[in-house]
Amino acid sequence: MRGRYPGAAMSDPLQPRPEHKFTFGLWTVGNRGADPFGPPVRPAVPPVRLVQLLAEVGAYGVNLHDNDLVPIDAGAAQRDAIVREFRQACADHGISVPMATTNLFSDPAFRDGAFTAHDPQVRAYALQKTMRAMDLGVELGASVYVFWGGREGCETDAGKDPLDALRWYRECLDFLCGYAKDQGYALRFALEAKPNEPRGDIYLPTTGAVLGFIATLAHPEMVGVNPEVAHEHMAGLNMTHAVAQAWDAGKLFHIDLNDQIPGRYDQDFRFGAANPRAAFFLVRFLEQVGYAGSRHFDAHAYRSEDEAGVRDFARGCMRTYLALKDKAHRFARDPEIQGILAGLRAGDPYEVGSGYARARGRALLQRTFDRGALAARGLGYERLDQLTTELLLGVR
Ligand code: GCO
Ligand code: MN
Ligand code: MN
Repeated sequence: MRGRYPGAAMSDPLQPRPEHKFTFGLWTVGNRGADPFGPPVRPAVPPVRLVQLLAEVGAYGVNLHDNDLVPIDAGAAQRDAIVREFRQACADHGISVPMATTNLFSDPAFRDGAFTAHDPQVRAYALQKTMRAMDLGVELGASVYVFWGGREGCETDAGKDPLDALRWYRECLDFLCGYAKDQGYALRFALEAKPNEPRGDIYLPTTGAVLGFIATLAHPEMVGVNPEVAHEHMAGLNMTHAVAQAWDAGKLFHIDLNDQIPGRYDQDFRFGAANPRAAFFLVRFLEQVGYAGSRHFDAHAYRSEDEAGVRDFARGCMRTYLALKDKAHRFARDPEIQGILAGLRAGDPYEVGSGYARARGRALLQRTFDRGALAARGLGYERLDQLTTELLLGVR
């Protein structure tokens, strides 16, 4: 292991601790660097060694797809042996498994989707695979179950009616909520939106779309969202706004942190690598509202990296989060910044938020507004934004 970060001792304020709830997927630190243009560049690392690696870099937990751990064609005895060994490794290294999910995208059987495949047998197989993967997740201690519909989409709308797709998706999720309840599993489902890749268009492309869909399910109280920075940025959207809407709805069950330049391929960069300002506003939001779930890094090291680079990548994700959290505290304590913010709210204390009452409505209709004065007021956002930039650049 290279000691690249001087002072990475207990006194280091950027040293991750369990209470930070930093998690990585087996598929993230285990990513071998394959892309559509070239094969893997890093050797396959067994899951138990990845658990050890995560413990060494200071992560709290590891998340997994069923087939990150158990091969798709494993028999019962092989499955049990693998799970036993993995559980032991997690216990030995103090690593928890807070989230689990199903691989419903790699196997060619899912070429037309899983829950939205035309073939009802594929949909039934996807359900069976997910039930077994839920059993696995619960056995490992997971309390959040993620659904990322990677193949739930299309290249052409000539092939599938999107209303059918949504109905089939709903039927499957309702079925699986029923299974979780019947088994007495205390699982919460977190649906993860993505606009495209691997499909030309993926159904439920944004967190907002997912939130609307959840309200149509049989057990909406069990189901929330897992927004991902890269996915919102791919759609050209503001991740913090998506997360705020999810939080406002009581649906922020999980979060995937990484980074992405809009308009590019699915990059899965280290958290904060592309747009540290956006990452700052996101961290500030999560810390301000007291989000208590996992901070899951769904990203991977550049293809240029070896195993030491993978550790640098993992440490980098956590260090950037903690650095931005510190900046968020500074932002909250900065008198000039807070003065500008306080000034924005000053003025006539007329309370729109007190709601409608006939008398209040009448009084408002009578009221005279000085439109010119309202329009003349500068907001000071330039100064505020520059102060934020200087804070982030470390010159403030
Ligand atoms: C992606 C997704 C996945 C999911 C993962 C867990 O773009 O490939 O982000 O990494 O998050 O399958 O559900
Ligand atoms: Mn992604
Ligand atoms: Mn993800």
